[in-house]
Amino acid sequence: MSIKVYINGEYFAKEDAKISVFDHGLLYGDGIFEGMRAYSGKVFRHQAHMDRLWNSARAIALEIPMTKEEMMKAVDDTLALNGLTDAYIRLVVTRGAGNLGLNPYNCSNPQVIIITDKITLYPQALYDNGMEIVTASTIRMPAAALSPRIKSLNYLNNIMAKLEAKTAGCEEALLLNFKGEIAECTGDNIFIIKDEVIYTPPTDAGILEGITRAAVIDLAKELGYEVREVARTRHDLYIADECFLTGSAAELIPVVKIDMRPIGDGKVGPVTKDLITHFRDLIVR
Ligand code: PXG
Repeated sequence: MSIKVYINGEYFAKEDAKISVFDHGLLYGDGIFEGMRAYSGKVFRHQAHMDRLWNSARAIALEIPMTKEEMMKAVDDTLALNGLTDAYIRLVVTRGAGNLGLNPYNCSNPQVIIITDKITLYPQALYDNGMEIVTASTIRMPAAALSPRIKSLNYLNNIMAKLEAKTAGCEEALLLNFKGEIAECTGDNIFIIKDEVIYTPPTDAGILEGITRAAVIDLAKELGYEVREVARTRHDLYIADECFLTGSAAELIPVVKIDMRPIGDGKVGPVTKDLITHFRDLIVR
């Protein structure tokens, strides 16, 4: 049976789930999205994703034509209709169809799209042995140009870096901000461990405020680790003991090499292992 996709309160078979070519989501990347996960039938940090989506909408002056509660119910209904309990969920809200000009005020009817599907994680070997990343020459979009806090349909900045990752034979690339500080990866936040202290770039380094990042910060603090949200540079990464990435899709994944250099001893470290174990308890599959 084909997956059913929600568009504005109606369900369409995957093949028939379509929106207008005049939608400014397509013409200008004018829209926002969320990537969420469901575990055992429950959406992980559902409310936090709604809050971030609504903040993204507010930031681009887009009115989502429903309440957060209605959206959460629509997500739950779409999962149920597709018989999915462990799933990946993509929420998209576009500006809607307009004419061939930038003016968002000429657009009507924002499209609310909910796509649910089975999850495809990175290969298990990367979780067991860690992944290798490279620093991209593409810098993270400065907040004064377009805030990375907005999860917008404009992902070309990230895609330019992803191209660099793939060209280098890696799955992820690290983006620095215009000050040369570590920002984040193309679809994941980054954590660095040195002398048992856990570091992660602060919001004002120009990052998406990841929901997994927030969950891992809370978890690490509960476990008694010291967590510092402070600016880091590549120097800190080169001399780090451990490194890992967080994201809704990747969950928590170790990084053992950056720019062809081993991080610490080049193996998945004890703090990362500890956090991965406890993160599993948190999500309860
Ligand atoms: N930084 C960026 C730039 C992201 O896009 C994260 C960090 C991690 O945030 P969360 O809230 O997921 O912990 C993201 C998340 C996809 C996809 O299919 C992308 C993300 C998440 C899930 C799926 O491209 N990006």
